[in-house]
Amino acid sequence: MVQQKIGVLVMSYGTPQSLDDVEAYYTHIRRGHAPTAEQLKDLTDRYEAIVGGVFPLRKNTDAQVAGLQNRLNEIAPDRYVCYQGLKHAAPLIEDGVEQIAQDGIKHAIGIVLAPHYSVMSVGSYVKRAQEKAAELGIKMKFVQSYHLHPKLIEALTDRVNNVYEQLAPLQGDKPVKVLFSAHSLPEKIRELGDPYEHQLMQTSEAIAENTEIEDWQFTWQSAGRTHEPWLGPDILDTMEQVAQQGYKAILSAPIGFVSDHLEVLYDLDIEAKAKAKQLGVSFERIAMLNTDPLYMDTLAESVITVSAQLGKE
Ligand code: FEC
Repeated sequence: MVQQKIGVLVMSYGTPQSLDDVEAYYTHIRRGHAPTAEQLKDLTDRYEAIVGGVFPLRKNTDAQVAGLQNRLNEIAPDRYVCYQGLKHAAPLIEDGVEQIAQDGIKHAIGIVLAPHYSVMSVGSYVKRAQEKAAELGIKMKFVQSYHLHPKLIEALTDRVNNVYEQLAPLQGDKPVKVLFSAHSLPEKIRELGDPYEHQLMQTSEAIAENTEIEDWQFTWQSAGRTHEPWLGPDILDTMEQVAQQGYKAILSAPIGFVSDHLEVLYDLDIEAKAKAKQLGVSFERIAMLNTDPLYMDTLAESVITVSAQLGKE
């Protein structure tokens, strides 16, 4: 009997198509409320600082989806077909599910290109995909998180070790502080018993244990520009404290992200780096995962594990 194909909806944040598209993108993030002229200028300026014709997140998401498809083809030939679904840009999550239906596929797995679960991040991707799948009669299961997958931890451990080995000898007896970071969220997630913070701490602890680095701290970054309180401390404040404590070097490990994109290329490489210069400390960041084979394996194995549940109900 021919096995039925399984759709894999690979979901990611999405980025504008071009600088002209920034306003529409920002309006989507703000749930239909257009940004003020000042907010729009602020975001456009940040994109202009990192974009050399191509928006990096678009290129990286395309490459990650292709990389996952290749890995799945190697492990289970002709079984899985990957589709892209973005949160804030085309093709939207709903477009991806629609495409699965148009191709006559009845069963699908959803996975987000973000390892940690929050009801405000992965949870919101899953909700949208689930609603569309129900409407179109597709049976879908989801990978909720993969923040402790051994291959993800191995890839991040290697990256932290590589930068630490370059940085530490240059510092002599001056200490190096490792700062793990992730996108902040509104503080109200704490009232919801959200697992996001705990999962990020678990990833940080696993890497610290593997690298045997004791001098580390977790901190937040890229908080939204809204009036409600966001989880802190922010990395820029943490850097000030670290410098006051006499550290001469910071190793930045943004473990909540998997690609080169605005929150890394601007918030860390431009903004945090400028802060480090002002504070007189060196600042080096680990390379992002992008299409690291260990990350592609993490995604493929997580998809296959969840797809075993498809026939069970
Ligand atoms: O490179 C790019 O073009 C996109 C980079 C990008 C990534 C990303 C990931 C996450 N976000 C998360 C939460 C929020 C919440 C709000 C929010 C707002 C923005 C804005 C931009 C933006 N985010 Fe984002 N995020 C990226 C970019 N994000 C631009 C709007 C301007 C600004 O505040 O800077 C607030 C929304 C609201 O006002 O309601 C909340 C989380 C992640 C990591 C998980 C994931 O990838 O989904 C959580 C990449």
